[in-house]
Amino acid sequence: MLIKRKRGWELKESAATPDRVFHQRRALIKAVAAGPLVIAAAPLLATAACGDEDGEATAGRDPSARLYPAPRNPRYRLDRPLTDKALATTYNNFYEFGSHKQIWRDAQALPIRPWTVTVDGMVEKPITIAIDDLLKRMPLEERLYRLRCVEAWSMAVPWSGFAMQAFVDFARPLSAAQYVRMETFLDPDVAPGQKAFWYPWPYVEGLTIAEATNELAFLVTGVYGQPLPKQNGAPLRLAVPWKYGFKSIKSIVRFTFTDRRPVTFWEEVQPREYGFWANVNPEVPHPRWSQATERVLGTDERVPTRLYNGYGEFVAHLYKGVAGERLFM
Ligand SMILES: Nc1nc2c(c(=O)[nH]1)N[C@H]1C(S)=C(S)[C@@H](COP(=O)(O)O)O[C@H]1N2
Ligand SMILES: [Mo]
Repeated sequence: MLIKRKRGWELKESAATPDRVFHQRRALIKAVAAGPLVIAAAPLLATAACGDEDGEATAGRDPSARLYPAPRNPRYRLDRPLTDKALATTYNNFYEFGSHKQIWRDAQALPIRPWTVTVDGMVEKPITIAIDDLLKRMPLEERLYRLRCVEAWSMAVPWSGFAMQAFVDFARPLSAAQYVRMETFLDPDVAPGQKAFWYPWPYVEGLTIAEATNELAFLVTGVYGQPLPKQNGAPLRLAVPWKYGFKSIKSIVRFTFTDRRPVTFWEEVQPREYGFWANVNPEVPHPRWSQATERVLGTDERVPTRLYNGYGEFVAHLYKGVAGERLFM
């Protein structure tokens, strides 16, 4: 077919309803100072305002709050309106806090400061860095992405964060590294779901280096122009919108570069149902859910699901060499 078609995420630009408040606040921040000064000053100001002995961020006192809203990157567009913030922050999968969707209150028990991120394995120099120090080094931006859960519901979310490519540059993996393995915190005292012994805690996910450095791979630290709520995976989670939602690991504490393909949490639980690649494909049903259509949260609509969740032009080339593998589960 020779007709030039618009790519899915370019359709109906106006369908994505940016919150006018974002723009006003962003304009204000720009007026006060161009980026770096604000960013450099933020941790100091936040420390002064935060009286917690243990430095734990509580609602409204997140030390990174002044970094948001981040400027929106207009390259990533939606074909549908954004999901309501109230819905996206109260309908969650986070098995550490329970195997149902209403975990948002229980997730408030997770301490997100201090929080460190460890980079190890096949890297030039292993490092452990505090999340706020990492935030100072990374170029924050906002991106509108769709999220497609393997349970066949979907959302459209304004994430803030940084390209995973920037993080990989920071981590300096050895050229022999082929994968990055990511791990969620482990603390059954704050996350009662981790007392369920039949799950292989901590939650683990993985990407190839080519996937992790694809422009779409995004490390998320905020949403709706604010720091990320705990239930959505604060202070650091992944967004890989061409893959099923379970790849988007939450509350990450460790990135290990390796030449061995990581066995992921859900693959370990049930390899017949979940694999490493988990690319969205409407024609490959999950044993329990057809993937042909999806329920758009906050609407009565079911819409057709698209190959690679509509992001094929960014990522399809990644899978040319591995066509024999189970790429879609
Ligand atoms: N650590 C961890 N990360 C996780 C999960 C989880 O249970 N634990 N659930 C995954 C699944 S199945 C989905 S659909 C998304 C949901 O993200 P959201 O709650 O922000 O919409 O998180 C993913 N990341
Ligand atoms: Mo999911």
